[in-house]
Amino acid sequence: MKQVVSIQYNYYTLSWEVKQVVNPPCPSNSEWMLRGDYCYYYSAEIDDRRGWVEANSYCMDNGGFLTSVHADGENDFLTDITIRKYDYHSHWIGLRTYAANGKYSWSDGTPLDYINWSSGEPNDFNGEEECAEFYVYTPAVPGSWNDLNCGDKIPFICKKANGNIAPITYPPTPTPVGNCPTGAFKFDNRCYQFFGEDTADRVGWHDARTQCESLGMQLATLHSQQVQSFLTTQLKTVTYRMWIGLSDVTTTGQFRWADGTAVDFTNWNNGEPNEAGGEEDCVEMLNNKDDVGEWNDNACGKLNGFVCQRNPDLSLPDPGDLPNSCTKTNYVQYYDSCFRVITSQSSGMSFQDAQSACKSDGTDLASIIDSYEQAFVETRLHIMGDNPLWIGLVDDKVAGEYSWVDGWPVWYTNWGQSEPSRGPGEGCVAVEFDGSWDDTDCSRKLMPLCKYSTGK
Ligand SMILES: [Ca+2]
Ligand SMILES: [Ca+2]
Ligand SMILES: [Ca+2]
Ligand SMILES: [Ca+2]
Repeated sequence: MKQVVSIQYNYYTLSWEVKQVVNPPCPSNSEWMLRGDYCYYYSAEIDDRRGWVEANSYCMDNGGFLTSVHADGENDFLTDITIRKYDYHSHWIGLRTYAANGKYSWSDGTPLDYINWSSGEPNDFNGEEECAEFYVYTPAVPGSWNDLNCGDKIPFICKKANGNIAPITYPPTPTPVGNCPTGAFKFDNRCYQFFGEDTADRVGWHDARTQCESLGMQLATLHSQQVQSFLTTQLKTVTYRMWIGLSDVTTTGQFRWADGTAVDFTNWNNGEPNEAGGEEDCVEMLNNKDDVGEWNDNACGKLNGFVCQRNPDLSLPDPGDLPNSCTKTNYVQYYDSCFRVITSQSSGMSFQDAQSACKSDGTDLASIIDSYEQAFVETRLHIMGDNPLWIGLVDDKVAGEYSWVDGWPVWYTNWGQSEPSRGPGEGCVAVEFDGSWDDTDCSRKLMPLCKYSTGK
């Protein structure tokens, strides 16, 4: 029989002891500690560090929330555990504010009837701190609280009513519906808008953030390759660099999103971030031919364009269909090119059949002529469920030399790592799920990506 061991706290002698407990008082998990009517849980100090939102979700999955604190006794209890058991003295608690409005509330909905901020806190440092941590650093008073960027991954403390096992769930948040303001682009139900067309409108990073906020927006946060690809396609409309909402102003080398979301995706240019000159704390998207959309840390005072984001708004007018000068049915336009993924055979088709399918549209398997078009192909790939697609690159004419079936010169490539691998039968090229190119067996069954040019 499995031995149940739990750690019990003795409130009167302030001592720890490990006991064998037949019926642990916090029955869903022996790692929960009982005090009064509540059970408390500390995440693994090294192995389970999360952002505030993810930490609170973990607590909810286990029947509670990040801990609220309502009296000195409860705060002392947590302080004592933290000091005795943890080298890393920083843990999320359930207190946070939203959109820096300064109004703090507990995630478990209990009243804010007790606070224990550290001296000088909450200071909303660099305008990016909205979540509270339990803090046992010197010279701060042990057990005092500090506001911190919600995206920081640190250990955390959960609290739940004793005996509560059932996960706590909220109804799913509805997908925001509505439209984007004039001048903004919509992607995955978010609006993105570029600023800085006029050189006079280009500003430093902090001013860019303020300007986004004054328009009810935020500096953009990029959390997926899909959003990155989309913004990269739009960079073709401009010639300048764009500030995004990432900086390491607060701690050198630790990049954080200004809105406190987790840093779960990055797109650094080669060798970046490099803190050139020891003073590069703000992140821009580059916009040169070979590094479109890639990120660089630069001096925050540099004058750049910037990209803001917001949720769509129902009250905004429907922009109608995007302009599309592709005359062939089902083709979508990107500048001088029209693209279509043929989905008639869901299991896909061989390279030869794919090219024939495009031909029957009067088109060819797609060429990809620059990194903007590559980014556009990645957005189509995403819409198609990230399934690999045939493009029109083959080495069937001169062995070892690739050519586009539509006759474009091959002046841009996006091979995946160790590609082209030139294995047996690998004479045809697919765009894989992540957008990288792979020479692969021509008999493989994929959907065709067709293209024709309207430009000439
Ligand atoms: Ca702070
Ligand atoms: Ca830096
Ligand atoms: Ca740099
Ligand atoms: Ca290959």
